[in-house]
Amino acid sequence: MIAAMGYEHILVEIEPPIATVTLNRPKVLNALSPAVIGEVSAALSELEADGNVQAAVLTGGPKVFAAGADIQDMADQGAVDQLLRDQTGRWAPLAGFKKPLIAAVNGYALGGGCEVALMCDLIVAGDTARFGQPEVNLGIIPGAGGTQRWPRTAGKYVAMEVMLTGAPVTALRAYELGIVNKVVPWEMTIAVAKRIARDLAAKPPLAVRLAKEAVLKAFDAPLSDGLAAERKSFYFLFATEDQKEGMHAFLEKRKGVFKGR
Ligand code: DAK
Repeated sequence: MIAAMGYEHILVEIEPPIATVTLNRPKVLNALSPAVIGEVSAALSELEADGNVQAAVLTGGPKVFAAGADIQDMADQGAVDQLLRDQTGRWAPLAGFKKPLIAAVNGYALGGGCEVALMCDLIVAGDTARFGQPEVNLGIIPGAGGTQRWPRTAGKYVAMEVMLTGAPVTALRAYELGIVNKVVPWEMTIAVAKRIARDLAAKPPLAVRLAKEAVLKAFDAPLSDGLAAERKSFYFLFATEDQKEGMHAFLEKRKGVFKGR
């Protein structure tokens, strides 16, 4: 069954056990206005709480992912306006989403659009995808994590090139740099991302959640703290019904049925 929640700038489809959130401002290449950010965050908060959804896809549709924050909206803003708006805080439901979140990227993923893709757990890119941080050309720098997530993933020199030149990289180069998981013909991007989401949704949800949490820990904790966190989650999973089911299903040569308990 497909259910849709009513939003103005995004579309939300729920096809249990997955959901798809589609940015939907085609006239301005899905520019991320505060209203769009608010709707994406609200939708993800709802999906986080929805027990019928175990994984989600975030996309901009067949042509463009997002050409960045809305320049029309920002052009005459002051520093205090930006500070009070707390745009970074408003992305928290996305960066902190506990279920797997897969970006399905066709066309431009620029500026804030690229940063949103980099906040996802996996990225499926269509062959038309272009990833970049052109903020420097507007007299600003990335403000939603670009300067930090690019070097942690693609290294210092690529990050410098992307930030300082503002020139985007192709889907293929992004794949070679390790910032996307798969490059597929653009017509297939969303379908492939959904297929991956369904695969992940069939796995033991608590193990998936704690695996995601442990990997993200590697981005901001020293190795010893990361290893300690991993160990705790590893032990904890032995208290779950899904661990018993997963291991016994393996021994009994059958497919496990997981409840997220
Ligand atoms: N904002 C507003 N409108 C945009 C837009 C954007 N980012 N990108 C495109 N549009 C609009 C265009 O103005 C045009 O509108 P009309 O003229 O038709 O009314 C329409 O979309 C189609 O665009 P083009 O005619 O330019 O289409 P092209 O195919 O020729 O070019 C393009 C596509 C993507 C190369 C080009 O549109 C472009 O360069 N767009 C701007 C890309 C960009 O500079 N992006 C970075 C924006 S700055 C923050 C955190 C993060 C951020 C800000 C704050 N805080 C935590 C506070 C993020 C900042 C950014 O992303």
